[in-house]
Amino acid sequence: MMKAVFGAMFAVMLLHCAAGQTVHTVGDGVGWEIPPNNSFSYSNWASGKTFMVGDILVFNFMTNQHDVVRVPQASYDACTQDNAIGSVITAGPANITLDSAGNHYYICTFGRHCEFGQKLAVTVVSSTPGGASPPMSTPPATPTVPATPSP
Ligand SMILES: *[C@@H]1O[C@H](CO)[C@@H](O)[C@H](O)[C@H]1NC(C)=O
Ligand SMILES: *[C@@H]1O[C@H](CO)[C@@H](O)[C@H](O)[C@H]1NC(C)=O
Ligand SMILES: [Cu+2]
Repeated sequence: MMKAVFGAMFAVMLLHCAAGQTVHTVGDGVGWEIPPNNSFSYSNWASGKTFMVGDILVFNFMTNQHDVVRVPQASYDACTQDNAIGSVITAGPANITLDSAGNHYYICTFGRHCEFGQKLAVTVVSSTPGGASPPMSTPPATPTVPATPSP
């Protein structure tokens, strides 16, 4: 019985690893907006979840009502887009791939949305916890040669 359970769990873990990435819908059903009440917060949403390098954050919002930009911690704390990391994504829904380990901070730049709680902090862990994780290497750029069979 236990053996079967562990076998199943192992299979699921293998599948999970093979799939490589988890899609996290930010705020779940609420999406990416000003928190509707005091019981909801993006820190609550993020707590207990594991974010790994390669996972995807889906920010569900209507274009022209919200946007999303990654910022450093100081800007997250102050709700400014100073020193933004990358450009503001104005079109929703937006998918952001977590490309590095560490703390990632996102805010909405509309009005006072961030001050009202539309801000997200996630801690991203390397996909090989514990082990010495080499930075994800990109394969060397190979010239695109048409695949013609050699004579
Ligand atoms: C707060 O908003 C969330 C998301 O819309 C909802 O699920 C929850 O029931 C609300 N809680 C209260 C106390 O209104
Ligand atoms: C964003 O991710 C979701 C979930 O994987 C997918 O359904 C959707 O097509 C993606 N959108 C874009 C623009 O890549
Ligand atoms: Cu907003």
